Amino acid sequence: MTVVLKLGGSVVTEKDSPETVDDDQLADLAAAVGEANVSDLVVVHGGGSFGHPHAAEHGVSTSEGTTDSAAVRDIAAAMERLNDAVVGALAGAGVPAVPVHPFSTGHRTADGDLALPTDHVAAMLEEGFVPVLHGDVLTHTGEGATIVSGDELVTHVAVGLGAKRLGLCSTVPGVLDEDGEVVGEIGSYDDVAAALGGSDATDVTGGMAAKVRSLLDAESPAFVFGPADLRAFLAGEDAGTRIEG
Ligand code: IP8
Repeated sequence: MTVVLKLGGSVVTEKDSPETVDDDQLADLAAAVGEANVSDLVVVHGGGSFGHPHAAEHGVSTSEGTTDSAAVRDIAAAMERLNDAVVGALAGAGVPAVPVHPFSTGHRTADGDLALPTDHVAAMLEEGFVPVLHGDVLTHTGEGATIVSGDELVTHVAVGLGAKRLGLCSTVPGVLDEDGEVVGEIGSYDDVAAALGGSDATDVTGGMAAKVRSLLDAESPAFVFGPADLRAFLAGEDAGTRIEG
């Protein structure tokens, strides 16, 4: 059974210190992955204090592109450094992790769609590897290069591989309602629109609204949970908020 797991950037890095890995937390999460019994696992991680500051410095976002090759190198190199750390921690926990850098693997079309093949990821799984992708800078037809978030990659890879479960390990224990309580289950955006913002407010409500929208597009159940629930998720249990469109 293929499972796609995202480790949030703010979970694996110290968000307020430039290019700083949260070594203890990363080691704990890697240990949980190492102890789990998942036959086909794909890991994706976010940018945290590596990708985001460089992207902001160069004025690059998911919609604002750059044609400055130095900016592209800068963002891509920062994400490779974080990917090295994540792959290294997983390897240290006995996980057969291998790096996959989206910038070198695909691009975004003029329509905004991801043209990022997943057959090589499937081949890696066949050979017993655990591919580790990450949010990245990506060539974008007509725009130079823009950012692809790890969340978008999770859904894209999960759909491409026909994954059975998706998990987003985040700093919060799930999607929170207006009272700060974890929402048990989300079947449509309307279920949480009041807490996360209306349909026109994606940009101002921060990351969770975009995550929920993206996960509702996945073709299999997805879970948003905190680090304490990673073991439960990997054991096949429900964890945090269950999202299924
Ligand atoms: O943290 C962003 O990935 P995210 C990646 O999953 C970069 O949104 C390069 C900022």
